[in-house]
Amino acid sequence: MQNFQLILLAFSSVLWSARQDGILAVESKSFAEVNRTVKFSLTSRKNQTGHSVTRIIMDKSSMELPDNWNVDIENSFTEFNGIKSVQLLAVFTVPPPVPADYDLFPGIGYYKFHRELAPIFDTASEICFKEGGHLAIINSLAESQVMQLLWRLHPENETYKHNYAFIGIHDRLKEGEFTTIFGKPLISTGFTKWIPANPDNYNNDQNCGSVSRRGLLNDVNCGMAMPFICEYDLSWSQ
Ligand SMILES: [Ca+2]
Ligand SMILES: [Ca+2]
Repeated sequence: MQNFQLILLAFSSVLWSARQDGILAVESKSFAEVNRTVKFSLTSRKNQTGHSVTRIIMDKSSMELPDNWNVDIENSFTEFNGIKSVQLLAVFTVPPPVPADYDLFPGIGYYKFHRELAPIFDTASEICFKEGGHLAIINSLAESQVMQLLWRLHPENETYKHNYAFIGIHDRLKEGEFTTIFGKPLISTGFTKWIPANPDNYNNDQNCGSVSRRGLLNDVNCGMAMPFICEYDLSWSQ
């Protein structure tokens, strides 16, 4: 979900540089997006074997982050006019909180069935992102069964467009090659069961994915108003 994190999750980067002989400068763009700040102290010295050792202390208490935050730090060294510098780039990734109105299916995920029709696929996708989730992606038979269960809770509509709900797959980049909204091939999801004779690209104009009442995939027109199902990844809450 790497690409996805950049789009969906709150993230920020802190960039600072220091000369090897001590703290020189801290340049930070810290959590501007979520209006938080984080404190760092940084010291650098040479050890007995001549290695440069940089010690970074982050004051996490000032961040009020959940336990599932993640930080990746990359470092590089440069030397210019005899002055050695170390550059550190820290990227914090913090999942959005679980949306309050998503239902938990233990071991599978959190979901919300939007019974109101999204006018187009992109609107459905945007609504899920705004909620902190994404259009559902089916990764197993068990998850397909969750889709069926969600449908059973909404039995009142039986017209064609009420028998399919947008989910997060499409073949808009190359006809017939379905990928998830995060750019991964459909095959990598682990679930590729379509309704009979599909995907059929009906009318040469079906490039978005949906799930049927029976939990199977169907390609549908991206511009058709349909219900949709959002998901919040279980892994984000762990
Ligand atoms: Ca198609
Ligand atoms: Ca179809």
